[in-house]
Amino acid sequence: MQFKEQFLKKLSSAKKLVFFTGAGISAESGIATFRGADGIWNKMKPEELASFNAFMKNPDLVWEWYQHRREIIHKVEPNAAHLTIAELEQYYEVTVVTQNVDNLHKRAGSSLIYELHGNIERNFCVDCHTFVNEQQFTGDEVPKCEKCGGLIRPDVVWFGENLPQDQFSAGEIAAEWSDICFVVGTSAVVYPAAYIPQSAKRAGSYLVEINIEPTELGRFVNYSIFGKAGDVLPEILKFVEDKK
Ligand code: BJW
Ligand code: ZN
Repeated sequence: MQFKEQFLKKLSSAKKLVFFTGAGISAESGIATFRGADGIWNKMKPEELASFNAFMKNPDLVWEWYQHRREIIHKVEPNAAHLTIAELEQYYEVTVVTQNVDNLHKRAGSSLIYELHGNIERNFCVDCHTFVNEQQFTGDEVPKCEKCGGLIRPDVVWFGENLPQDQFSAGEIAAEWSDICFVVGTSAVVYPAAYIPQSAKRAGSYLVEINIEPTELGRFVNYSIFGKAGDVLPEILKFVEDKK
């Protein structure tokens, strides 16, 4: 794989890397993306599954959908892209800022991860906000809180809900202070998450996109690399290993 000379120079002098990731980075592990040809939102309407109103209207359906996704996530493994990002910690200060809820960056060994849209492994009560362990659930029916009888929901961010402020702020600051901000496997259409790479660029970071197709962010980045994250990132690591 041939990379642009300007990018390789940046990579040689960089100290801080940020990886802003989306569903596409987990596609090669076997987890469906949201948009695009095989995307989840082609088959199901986001407003019927990924909003608090949808959950309150039909909690069992939404719960079942999350249980189904958890089963898939538990069966799959982090792929070469997740593993490469973890490996790059040997050479750089690496921060992962992810929109994914699948925990695969953590399982791959990354140490500093900000989760903008929550984590599917966690659940809490909609009434008393007590966190509940996933292991306690069986069946597809939505569980009830042992303390107050409230409905248990996954700790993910649905449309119309605020992002966890601490994760967003820390992720944005890391991106702004990075030397290179990689935007990997995201359509970059969901806000406010999509502001983060824009803030990074404005603050002077070198913005590199890795995606299999052009995105909204394409005209804004310093360098677009077209290819699968699991192919491109190991090639970047190879260059770094040879150099250092
Ligand atoms: C590969 C690959 C391979 C494939 N290698 N690449 C400003 C402007 C417009 C709208 C808004 C705005 N501000 C807020 C909004 C509204 C809304 C929004 O953004 N809507 C737009 C979609 C129109 N945002 C919100 O509601 C957010 N909250 C908010 O703003 O709060 C303030 C508020 C409060 C009260 C009232 C109103 C506002 C919350 C957004 C929450 C998003 N939640 C989801 C679900 C999470 C839980 C779950 O998983 O079930 O998050 S939606 C879904 O989209 C998920 C993702 O994290 C997110 C982003 O998707 P992502 O990761 O980019 O995936 P895809 O599928 O879109 O793209 C995959 C990419 O990978 C593609 O480009 C492929 O080509 C590529 N790819 N294989 C490399 N192998
Ligand atoms: Zn409760």
